[in-house]
Amino acid sequence: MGTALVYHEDMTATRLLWDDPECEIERPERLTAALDRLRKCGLEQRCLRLSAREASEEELGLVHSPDYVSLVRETQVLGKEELQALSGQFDAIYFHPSTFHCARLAVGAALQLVDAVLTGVVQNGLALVRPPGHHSQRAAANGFCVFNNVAIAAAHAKQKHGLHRILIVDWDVHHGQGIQYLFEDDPSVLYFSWHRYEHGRFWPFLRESDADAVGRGQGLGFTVNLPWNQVGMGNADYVAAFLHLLLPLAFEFDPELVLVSAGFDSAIGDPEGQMQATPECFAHLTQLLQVLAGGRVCAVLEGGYHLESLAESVCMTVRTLLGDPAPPLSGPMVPCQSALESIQSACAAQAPHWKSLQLQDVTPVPTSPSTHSPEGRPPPLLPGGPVCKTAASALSSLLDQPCLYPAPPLCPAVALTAPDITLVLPPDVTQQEGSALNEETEAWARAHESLAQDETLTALGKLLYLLDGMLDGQVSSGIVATPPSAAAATLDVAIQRGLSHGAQRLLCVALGQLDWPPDLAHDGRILWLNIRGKEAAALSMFQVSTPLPVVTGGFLSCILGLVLPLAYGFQPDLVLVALGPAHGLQGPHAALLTSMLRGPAGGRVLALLEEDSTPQLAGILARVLHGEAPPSLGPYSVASPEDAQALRYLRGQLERQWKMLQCRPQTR
Ligand code: X5A
Ligand code: ZN
Repeated sequence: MGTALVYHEDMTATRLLWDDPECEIERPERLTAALDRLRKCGLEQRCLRLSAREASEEELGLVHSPDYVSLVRETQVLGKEELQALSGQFDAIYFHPSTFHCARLAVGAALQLVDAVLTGVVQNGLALVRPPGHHSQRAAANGFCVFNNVAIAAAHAKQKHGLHRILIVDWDVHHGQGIQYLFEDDPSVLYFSWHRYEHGRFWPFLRESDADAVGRGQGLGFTVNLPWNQVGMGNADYVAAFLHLLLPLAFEFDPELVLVSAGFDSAIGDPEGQMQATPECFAHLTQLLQVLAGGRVCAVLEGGYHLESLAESVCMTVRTLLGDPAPPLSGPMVPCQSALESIQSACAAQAPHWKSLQLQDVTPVPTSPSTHSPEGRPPPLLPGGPVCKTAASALSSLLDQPCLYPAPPLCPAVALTAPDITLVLPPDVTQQEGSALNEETEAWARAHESLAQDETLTALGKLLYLLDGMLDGQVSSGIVATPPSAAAATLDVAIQRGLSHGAQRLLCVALGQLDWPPDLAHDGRILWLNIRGKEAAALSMFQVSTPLPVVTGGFLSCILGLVLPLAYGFQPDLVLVALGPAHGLQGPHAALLTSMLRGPAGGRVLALLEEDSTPQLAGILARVLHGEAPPSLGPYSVASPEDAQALRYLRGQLERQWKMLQCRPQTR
């Protein structure tokens, strides 16, 4: 199933007709820049193109008052002076004679996208629209927004498709207060927004944008605000917010659909946001959301005013929706103190409403005054100051990298040793026939007694061949099945071969009875994480073992709270996921783990299975490595006290070295 791209050229018509420094950044080139870049990168051609339709007035009425709709309708016949006078009645708004038409197309595009996804025409998609929507309210235009595209899409998904749980992720740098107001007492819509806040000193200057606004009545806990109190938030801050706050809630909520208020003013270079996250970060955010709701993700453009940064971030989002692996993140993966304070206070505000957050130690920390300068992060700067300059130079070096055209996506390979297993594989996943040369295979086998038999030699030859293909960039990822008796030795060879064939950093996630291979050097090039048994232990920062959680909630907090923070902090160029003897993992759990480990590894994940695993397991892993959504884990169950304790213990042991584990500021 594919990716839809919904657009209509008419949406470039609306523009500012008079002088207004606040509004001039919302201009037609935003759409053309994004679309041009999608074409140049060969991405538009890979999508199902849908031409946007106008929303009906009845559809607008799902969230807006009839009087407000009439007021906007009547702007079509106004002259410039009247338009300007009317615009002045709202905050940060301009009307144009084409506004009504454009704004109805923007809503219509969002609705078409939701319809295409919910009727199974596509898996996911992006609506490229103007004007944006998330500030718009029942009877008011606000912040360049006329009709609330995403809110109407959510109301429509409930009304026309009968959905009961919709997650809205608003990664625009401004608070989508319009969406918050429309659903604040509605438990069927979980609204998450992070936004530049600066203790209330940033537009729209609302008290209700702070972390303690959590919804009302039946909707308590279904509004989640993460206010950023400093500019300069980067990749590590955004990923930490997803791992420690949004995703635990989202898995517990178990949405049927994910809508993204996809504003890219939260990206580097944007004059409004003054943040530092690079375009690749949006590939990671997208990928992290694709494990929810069976992969049904509808992104709708909101803000984004730096044309280059906007265009590149849009490409990253679409590429990821298409299933390509996310490129590695640049920069040190260390969240800043101010980000941790924000995440911590949002967690504390939400903890009464969510079991998944009660595992964390959520004692509130006092918020520091805004003059406080955090460690490792410059204090807030005025526009044009050093933050802007670094942003600009980082951005230009990034844009020097040639855009692959047309980007041929690499596909996984599956190497099976037992040829009688028939697998149902996606069409472009290859079943690998090749094998390494006999001399080479035998040379590796001589190091291990357990590799001497014929069938283990066959498996080893296939493994070596596949691994070379991954490291040389011929295949993205792969699966190898090995005889159970040879699991440990095969893994050992895979590690040695990976390191000698170009991997700088190798993450090994070993499930079941597999031990740290005896001859391995402790040189920081390998991070070993063993999930099995009962014991939690960190022998060093590179050698960690944790119990296999028994229930879904424990498994999720192990992935989100331990495995992924370590993986994102280590930034491996190769991940080995080994399902060893007695691994005890169910298919959906193995699929989720494997799928999420693609993120930190640029997609290079090699899964090692035992030959007697079911063909279903190999099939499901092949599909997630190919970019498909993992199956749902079923209802959320809270982690056992032992699992929660193990996680807290390991976090305590490791969070000083692995900063992505932190979800609260360090006390000094
Ligand atoms: C959609 C969006 C921003 C309005 C800023 C007004 N609106 N200063 O990004
Ligand atoms: Zn914005």
